[in-house]
Amino acid sequence: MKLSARLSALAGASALVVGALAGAAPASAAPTGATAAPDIPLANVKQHLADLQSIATANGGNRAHGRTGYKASIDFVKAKLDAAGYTTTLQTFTSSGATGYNLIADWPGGDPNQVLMAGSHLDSVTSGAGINDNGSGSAAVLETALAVSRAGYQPSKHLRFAWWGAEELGLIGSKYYVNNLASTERAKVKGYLNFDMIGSPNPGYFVYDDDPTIEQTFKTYYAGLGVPTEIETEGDGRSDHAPFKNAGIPVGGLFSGADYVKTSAQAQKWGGTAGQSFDRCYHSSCDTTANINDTALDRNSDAVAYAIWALSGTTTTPPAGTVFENTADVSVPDNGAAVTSSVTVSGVTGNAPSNLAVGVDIIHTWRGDLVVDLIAPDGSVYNLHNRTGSSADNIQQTYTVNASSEVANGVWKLRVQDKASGDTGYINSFKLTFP
Ligand code: DPN
Ligand code: ZN
Ligand code: CA
Repeated sequence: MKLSARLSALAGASALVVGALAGAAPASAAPTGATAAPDIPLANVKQHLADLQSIATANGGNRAHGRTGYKASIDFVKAKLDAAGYTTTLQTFTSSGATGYNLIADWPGGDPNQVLMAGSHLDSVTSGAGINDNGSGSAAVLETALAVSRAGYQPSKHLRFAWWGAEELGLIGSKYYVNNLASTERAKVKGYLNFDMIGSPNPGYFVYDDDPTIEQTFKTYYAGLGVPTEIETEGDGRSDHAPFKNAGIPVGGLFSGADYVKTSAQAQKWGGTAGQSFDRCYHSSCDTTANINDTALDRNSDAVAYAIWALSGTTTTPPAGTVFENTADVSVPDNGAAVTSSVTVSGVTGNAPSNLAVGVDIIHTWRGDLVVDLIAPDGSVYNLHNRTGSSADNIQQTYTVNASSEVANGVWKLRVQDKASGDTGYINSFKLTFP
């Protein structure tokens, strides 16, 4: 969600804030609960590249489709993801008479109907190890996936990472994946981010101009670094985002340049060498670990994580102390049916807090008659009071409820039932306070 959309969602919430804190306008404050994306350690990304280089070296110098170096690359990435808690799937296909593999890794959790994907092709051409093309994207996506695991990140959206086979033969693996996704599954994919060549030795900083929200997310990241970007024009549709785009899925991505030549204007703003290709080793045997610009790889790896975090709907809590309250009296029938008082929570992305304060004010002449429950928007029941303290009247108390497994937005109810005859009363007020 864009920041402006989040703020307007919070502005919507303010209309529902009544009672004690009415007028303490949440709309004036920025969202406070968004989890910041981690810095992706360059050393870790470079270690993945060194490992991919070793795999190529041990397998005839490449990691190409149909060659042993490709399957070894897949096994290498898969083992790291399995150890980090991912659910991995190896998808096989046939191309040019050889078996190809896509590796799909799902991070457990998030909304299964809102999937954010990031991917990169893992295959090289036969002429070399393919460290910039595309060890770089593969390693950055891998390290971002591992960072998700390290952070115990629980975004609103479901995260899915992919490493594609046989890209160099014409986007074979990614086309196969998209073509074999049931249309219901396709509809759940709300975005696909592609990273193909992001550590070019004479780098440019190119952003795909496809989905505007994704494009803006990357531009915002680079604006924060003070690094200018350009729109990617070297090869629209020349990588694995194309099948997703053709299926109507919003796409975006980053690129540091292949065999186009850096202009002097580009060298002025980005440094490097004018009149030389962004990657002089593109598709050749010198695409080794020496063919990487560390600064570009570092920035782009951080940008991968930034976008994943920004686009996956990090929990946004309202300003501390935001109250959602209902002060309308609801009479509780003597020894009768349960009654409820409701409040609507809105403008909060993600789940409710683990320390939700539930303010209960029930005027009653015998609290021992009463069963009081908090009901979450999905119907989950949290018992607050069950006919204890019979000799006292009234329940005027704040209960702390661990509501972290509940989606925050929606209608929350206080349910009160009087289970014995003689004494009566009413719900005076019910309020939820976000910490
Ligand atoms: N798809 C590329 C390759 O693997 O050769 C390179 C590329 C990516 C070229 C994006 C243009 C744009
Ligand atoms: Zn390539
Ligand atoms: Ca009673």
